[in-house]
Amino acid sequence: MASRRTFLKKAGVGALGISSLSKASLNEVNKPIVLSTWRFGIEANAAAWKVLSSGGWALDAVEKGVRVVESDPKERSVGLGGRPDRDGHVTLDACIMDEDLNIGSVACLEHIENPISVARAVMEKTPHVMLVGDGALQFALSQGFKKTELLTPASEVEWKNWLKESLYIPKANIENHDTIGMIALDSSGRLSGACTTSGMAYKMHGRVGDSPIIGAGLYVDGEVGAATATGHGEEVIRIAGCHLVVELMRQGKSPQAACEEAVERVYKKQKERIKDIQVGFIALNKQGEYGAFCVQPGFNYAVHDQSGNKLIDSGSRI
Ligand code: SD4
Repeated sequence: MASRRTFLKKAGVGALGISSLSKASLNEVNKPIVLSTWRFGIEANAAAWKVLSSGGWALDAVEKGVRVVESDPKERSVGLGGRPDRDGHVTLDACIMDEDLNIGSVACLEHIENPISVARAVMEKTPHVMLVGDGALQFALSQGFKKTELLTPASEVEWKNWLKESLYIPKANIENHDTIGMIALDSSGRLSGACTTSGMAYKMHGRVGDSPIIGAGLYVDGEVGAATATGHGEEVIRIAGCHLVVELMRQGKSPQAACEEAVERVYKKQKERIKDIQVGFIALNKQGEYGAFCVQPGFNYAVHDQSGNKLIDSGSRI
């Protein structure tokens, strides 16, 4: 049996003090629990919770959870209704990962409402981990996914307006929501994560962000914890953000401290233009402790555990 000292070290208590713990008590793992980015995480968590609260697998929970947001045409940064690239194509990025380093990912996928489920099919039904563009679409169709028009009238009007000036100026916290990243710990102690997005609005055709890149937009290590990211993908990829957060937790940092250190790396490298950059991380460890941090105010995340489903404002660097 682990000694108290070993347990405290694992839980990150040694480094940061008991007050930094979020929910878990010292004796009990806080599970099941699910976290997701932005305010639409509340609905997504509710769907994931149905799986988690009935003893289901975290992998099923995160897939079901993020599908809710992908399928909602009102959400303009994920799945159906997502903002197009500058040529008017809605191109989607998504990835999924379980507790055992199984991974699946799709990038620049068009015409499919639920890219997360295609990513899961890549993981479970191919010898590969990532499919992109036409190849990803061809695979999705072969698996019975239906071709769908993802550009909704509302997104088309906005895009045509944008074309008048055609200036690519990514904004932080667009409409206060963005990519959905979800990480969960199930009642058997298994971790999983999912991340899905239509990416930066009016990006170049073919641009891929952090969200489908395992280690950047998402990372899960079943022995340690999980992390997912939102915001300007180029900045997250540059620091291999979510892998960094998980490795920091492995070294004993709490989820909160790990997110803060990853944000600090972004901040230090991009001081000159930091006002134009948003990056946010959420993280969860094996004990069910969680944390989040972002570059600038405005990022929030949803947490559902036994005590309910709530939206929390993340702390920020500036
Ligand atoms: C991307 N991280 O494509 C994603 C989308 C996002 O603010 O979160 N945009 O870079």
